[in-house]
Amino acid sequence: MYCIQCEQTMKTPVGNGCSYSQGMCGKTAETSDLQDLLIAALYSLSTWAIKARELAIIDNEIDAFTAQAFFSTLTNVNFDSKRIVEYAQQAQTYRDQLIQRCRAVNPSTDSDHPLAHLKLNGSEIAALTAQAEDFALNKDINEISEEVHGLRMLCLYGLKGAAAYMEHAHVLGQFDNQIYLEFHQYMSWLGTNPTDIDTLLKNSLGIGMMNFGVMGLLDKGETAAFGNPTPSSVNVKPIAGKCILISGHDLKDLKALLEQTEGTGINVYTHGEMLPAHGYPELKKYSHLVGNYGGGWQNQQREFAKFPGPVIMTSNCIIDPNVGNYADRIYTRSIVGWPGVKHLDDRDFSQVIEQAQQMAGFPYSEIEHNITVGFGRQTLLDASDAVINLVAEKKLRHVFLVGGCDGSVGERSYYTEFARSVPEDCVVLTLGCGKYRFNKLEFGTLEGGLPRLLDVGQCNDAYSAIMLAVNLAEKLGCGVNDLPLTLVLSWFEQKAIVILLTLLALGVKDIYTGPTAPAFLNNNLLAILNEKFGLRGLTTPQQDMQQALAR
Ligand code: FS2
Ligand code: SF4
Repeated sequence: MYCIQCEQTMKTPVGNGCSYSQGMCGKTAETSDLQDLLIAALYSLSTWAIKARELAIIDNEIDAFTAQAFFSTLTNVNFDSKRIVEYAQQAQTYRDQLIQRCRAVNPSTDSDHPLAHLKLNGSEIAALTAQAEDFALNKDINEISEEVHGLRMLCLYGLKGAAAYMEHAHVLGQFDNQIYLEFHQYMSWLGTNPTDIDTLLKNSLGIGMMNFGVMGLLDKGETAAFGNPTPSSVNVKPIAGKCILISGHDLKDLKALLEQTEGTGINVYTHGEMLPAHGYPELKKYSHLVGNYGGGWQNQQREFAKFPGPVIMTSNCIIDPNVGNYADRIYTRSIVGWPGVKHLDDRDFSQVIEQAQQMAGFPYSEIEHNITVGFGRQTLLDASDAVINLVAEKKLRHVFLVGGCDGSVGERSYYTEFARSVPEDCVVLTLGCGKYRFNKLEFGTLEGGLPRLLDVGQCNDAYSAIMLAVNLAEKLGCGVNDLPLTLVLSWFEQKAIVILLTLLALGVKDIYTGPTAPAFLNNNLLAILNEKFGLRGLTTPQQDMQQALAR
């Protein structure tokens, strides 16, 4: 096993990366190795998806599958070896179909890509894990420089993040053939184990730029389906009654759950990245969407254990449900998987509803505590003139975007402290699950009534924040880097990696990232990123705040 894709990866004096029998997240060596094999099978599939396009064969079912299956390899998504094998087999089946369809048009069609004819070693897990050794991500680590290895990982993890957003967009009926082509090209290229540093750097930014398009598609899909988010108050305390908790990023699953629970007396609560749902008109119209429960994903074993109803995980981040003893009342959807946990193949939530009816629910209501969400793209753009006026009148000094992932390391208290120390005449934009570090604190309003904490949405809603920055820069006739704006990002998994690549590709400079640097980027690579983009690590909240305000 070798996996180095997330912030909690093992860091040892003899080499970084989870490489024993189990990763820090609980992923077994078997599942991890099978994921390496799945990735190789997807590289093979992408290679033929490109070939097929040369012959005018475009199959969007295969395109969507490639992104979806890739998503299953992200951190805290799928821990079920059997499901990973099924994805790999399906990849091979689709690949073989594409070969046949290409050869039906031109019998001599072939590819010299090293993985073009990868054949899975049967269907037994033992044989496949043995085969997976050939595709370990550190296979040639002693033959290449640390920089090449690090940049390969940067591209791989960026592509994974983009694939996850492609899948989220596809669920909402959004895709783009040009983006699919680019995605397959990056996949196929990465499958050749590239070694040229300039190309690796260039393509990592290319992946970031591609992802900007993907986030735009996702924004379009969400707003077309559920309307433009508007500022909305959300109770974060339980109320008496039977209940279901839904987590992850898939708003379409939530909509189906709300439809199916309407009139049943069951209250629905959002968890984690589902919180922004309360801002969407087509979701908040359901009165039994009563509130948000819990904090960041890393607290779920404690919080789900106490939740008196079933839980649905629609995407990342799931962790071992056996620890909190609730494996019999958690359900996975789509790409999510945990061995022994019930998986729902479609949006029929009847068994979840039945279980909620049988459970006690919350015995009494706690005193309400309301927070505000829903500062999505349109609301932000509508406020841009007001923001410009506030700056001109010296009532708004600086905007801080403090967002990204949450996680469990102690250093993450940095983000709480940073948000707390933002001066009274400054505003905090936030997004992603990292906001749980401070979103229940009281920030008040600026003179004129603009809230000082603006929750933009899920991690992918970084798109809305980017659009606001671009809009403000256009109106002020300056560049994004000239705005009184500082980005303080927190990363944990691969969606955050691709958002960072997107920001760098768009030319955003001087971003602060933490809590620690990715273990796959060595000091030389960090120095390159610092020199080219001003990318910097965290020091102390006070020092970074001072530096940001002095810009
Ligand atoms: Fe948080 Fe986990 Fe949004 Fe990440 S709930 S770290 O996957 O995607 O953010
Ligand atoms: Fe380790 Fe993170 Fe990979 Fe899990 S996802 S095995 S914690 S690097």
